[in-house]
Amino acid sequence: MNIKILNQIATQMVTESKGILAMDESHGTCKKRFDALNIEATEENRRLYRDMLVTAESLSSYISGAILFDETIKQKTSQNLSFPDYLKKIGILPGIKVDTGAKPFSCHSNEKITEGLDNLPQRMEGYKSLGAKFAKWRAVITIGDDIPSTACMIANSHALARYASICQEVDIVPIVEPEVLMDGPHNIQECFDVTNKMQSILFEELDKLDISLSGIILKPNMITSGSDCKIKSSSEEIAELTVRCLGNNVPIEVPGIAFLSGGQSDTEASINLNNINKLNDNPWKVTFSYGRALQLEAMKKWNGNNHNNLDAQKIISKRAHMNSLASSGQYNLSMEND
Ligand code: 5MM
Repeated sequence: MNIKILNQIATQMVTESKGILAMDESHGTCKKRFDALNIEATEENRRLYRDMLVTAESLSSYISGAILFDETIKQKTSQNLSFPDYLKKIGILPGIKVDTGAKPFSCHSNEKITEGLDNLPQRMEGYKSLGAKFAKWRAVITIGDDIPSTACMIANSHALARYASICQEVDIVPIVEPEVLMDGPHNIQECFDVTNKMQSILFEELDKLDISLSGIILKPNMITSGSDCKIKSSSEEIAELTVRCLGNNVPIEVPGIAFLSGGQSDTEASINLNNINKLNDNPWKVTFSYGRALQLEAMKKWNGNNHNNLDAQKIISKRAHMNSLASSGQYNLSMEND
């Protein structure tokens, strides 16, 4: 493990107001998104769609890294370069999702544990030889009747720490993603309480396994009310509680925090990130690692037809630009009309 290399990569992932493009949908998630638009979920369509994303004009002005799926890291772009080689050529760091998904958690109804530790050291070496500079592992925490259990939070945090250790051993920066889902009728205070506890347990587990905090990126949810909650929180309240939660838990050694969007609309995700950055006076950089909030409108425009590439690319470039502005507190809604 080389702490200097890890810190250099992690710092590069969050500097210059750039963020991370999460394009690591598993086959199931990608099929769900394609099905909604009547796009056939074939290997070639997934390649064409992701090729359209990464070849969007000016992407590297706003995006520092792209998280790939196992299939994509082995595919070639339209320029006949592998996805990692193409990304490297345009100045974007290639990353890889290495978890194998959230599965039912034994003896705990309605809760999940993320799997993928089996053979991970060997898989990680393979991804490294394909060009990966960082990795991602997502834990899923659900708020509901009597859940999440402390056991679920401990088990997922321990798995995140084991994954982070395996990454750091070979100088791959782990993105550590403890996602408290937005699904459900819970209010913003419940989201705060659960996220605060999860982040607290997570940093305890990372510490127990001697993870070098200067060589990780945290990918958390923002503190919001649940998607079925009747009381909708203001962006200012979301920002205030999110910064408070991070301030309670994230050590100053962590170079950066890159949020997931979690089901927020594209503009909500930009406004909230902007307000968080206006409030944040902690040393870590605060940016985005969005999937849906960067991609969904571009996917709709693409619609499975490469004749739509340029129009779809304008949308992904614009979202990347807007979120880059938000990651330095310079965004406002009126820019959407420019
Ligand atoms: C892009 O979606 C990622 C992969 O999800 P699955 O393993 O379920 O297919 C997902 O982990 C994503 O990186 C994060 O949830 C952030 O995406 P959103 O859409 O929440 O910004």
